[in-house]
Amino acid sequence: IVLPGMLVLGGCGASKSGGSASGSGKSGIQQRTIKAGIGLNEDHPEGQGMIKFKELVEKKSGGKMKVQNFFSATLGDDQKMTEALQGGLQEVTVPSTSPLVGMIKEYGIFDFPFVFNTEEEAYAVLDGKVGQELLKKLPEHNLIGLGYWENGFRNLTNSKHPVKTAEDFKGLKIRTMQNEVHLDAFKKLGANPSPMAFSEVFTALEGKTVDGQENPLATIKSSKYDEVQSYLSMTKHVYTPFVFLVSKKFWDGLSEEEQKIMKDSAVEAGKYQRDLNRKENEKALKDLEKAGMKVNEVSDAEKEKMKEIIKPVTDKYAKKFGEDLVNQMMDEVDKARNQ
Ligand code: KDG
Repeated sequence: IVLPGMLVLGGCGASKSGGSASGSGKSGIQQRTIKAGIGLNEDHPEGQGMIKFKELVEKKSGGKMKVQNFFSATLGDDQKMTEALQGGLQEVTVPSTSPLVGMIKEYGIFDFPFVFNTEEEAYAVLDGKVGQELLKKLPEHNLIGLGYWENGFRNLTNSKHPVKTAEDFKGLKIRTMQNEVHLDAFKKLGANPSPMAFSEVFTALEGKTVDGQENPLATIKSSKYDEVQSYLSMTKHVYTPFVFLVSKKFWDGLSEEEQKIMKDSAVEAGKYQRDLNRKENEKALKDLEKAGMKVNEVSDAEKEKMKEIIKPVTDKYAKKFGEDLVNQMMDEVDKARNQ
């Protein structure tokens, strides 16, 4: 178990070029192999997005640039793969933003519970000024960010009882991502959170080291948590983005043409991935019910109560991450909501 306080990713050499999507000065397309890894399985919309990315890169480069995909954390968890990118040992990974908060604290604003009501509100922030400004913080950590894909709204599963009210969190041992906001928010609700890499979650649930976990429906289904969890509570408590990362060492060696192929493919595959993810979340709910999970809704009034309980946590972290940035995010959400 790695505690959030320890989450400092290495390899933070300052960069001169800033790693923008243009200006490498080189031209042409070389034979290249791009090693890409994710934590989720191939059948998950993120896995399908990676397959689309591979198709696009290979097509746009006339077969010269090859993508080798590795799924199911075979290259390691989000944090390990991010470090491999920084060291130039791997070219691409698409982690949740949450485990990156030890490196770029501002990413923590996306971990505030109950900010977004719909995916469209999240897209407005991620594809707008706030999300794009945060991508600019990556090059100084030897990373290039080509945009945001979708992990999605997270819901709670556990093996003990349905969670319908804020009270129901009390005493539940819940695996959280390695992220201080998640950890403190679940503590505040009276749960007993345990931060853990994604690749360890199934075994922890099966062995009852923890009672529950929280993830989007597509992940609950793809990772077969229904085999080890009885209750699914539709808390929809937080929206997690994925960020498409490229090793800056690799990026800086690419020609402008090659950089464009990478960027266009990541964006196009991202649109496909987001659409697929929303569809799969709907389908997954039915499949999980069919598989025997007991599903319960959580009322808006109860979600408001949870939000109130967590408020001291979000207030504390808003100060840490920057109140201006949080206000900017909330303004963009309001705009998208009232459109
Ligand atoms: O491929 C992404 C996964 O490694 C991870 O980010 C999934 O949301 C996730 C979690 O709970 O760790």
